[in-house]
Amino acid sequence: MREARISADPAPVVIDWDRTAVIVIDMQRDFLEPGGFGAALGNDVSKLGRAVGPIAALLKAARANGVLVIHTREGHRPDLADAPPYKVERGDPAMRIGAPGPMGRILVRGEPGHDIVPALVPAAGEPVIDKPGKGAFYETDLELILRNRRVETLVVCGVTTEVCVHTTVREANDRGFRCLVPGDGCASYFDEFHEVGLKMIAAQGGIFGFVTTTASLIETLP
Ligand code: C5J
Repeated sequence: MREARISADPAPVVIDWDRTAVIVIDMQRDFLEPGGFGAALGNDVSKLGRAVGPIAALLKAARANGVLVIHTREGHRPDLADAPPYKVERGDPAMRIGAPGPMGRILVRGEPGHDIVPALVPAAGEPVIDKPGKGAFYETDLELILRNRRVETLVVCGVTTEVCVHTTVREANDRGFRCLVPGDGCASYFDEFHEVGLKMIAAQGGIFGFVTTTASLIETLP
């Protein structure tokens, strides 16, 4: 038992680091680098880079303290059998999921764009969850892994704040996990969505969880 009191909005929260996992959502080249899925949708991908440094610092502290770290990647099978047609059919056909791009086929598993960015590559033994949807629990074995490790608290960071981070936090909250979201460890292509996304988590007494900072988490990890 390694209890820590974390400063957070709407209230400080006491967690047990031995029952906590850090989940890094979709820090993939496809979302953060030019030529990937995010760029294909017309986004300014440079906005997501701001989360890399804070996440790297959090992972360093978590790994040094033996805290479970889990990574997720959004993407599809090469035959796109797991990609809903309505998801694939969105946008310019030349830049859709499965189309060839400078980092390989867009949002397809095994392609360079599907990889996690070099600064945040998973360490040996850290689970990597490949997910077909926005939420990390949907059609994955994430919940099984967490229950087997008796995890009760999730620190959820990554991209994008209002899409895959939010969806995962909502899924986790409904499954009974306490969620902490370090705002500086998340990023969005839209500044206002990032801000409002964090507010939505902490509103109404913490309806989905607690919003904190990577520094507030790290200071409790020796
Ligand atoms: C999106 C994600 N935005 N990882 N995916 O499509 O947030």
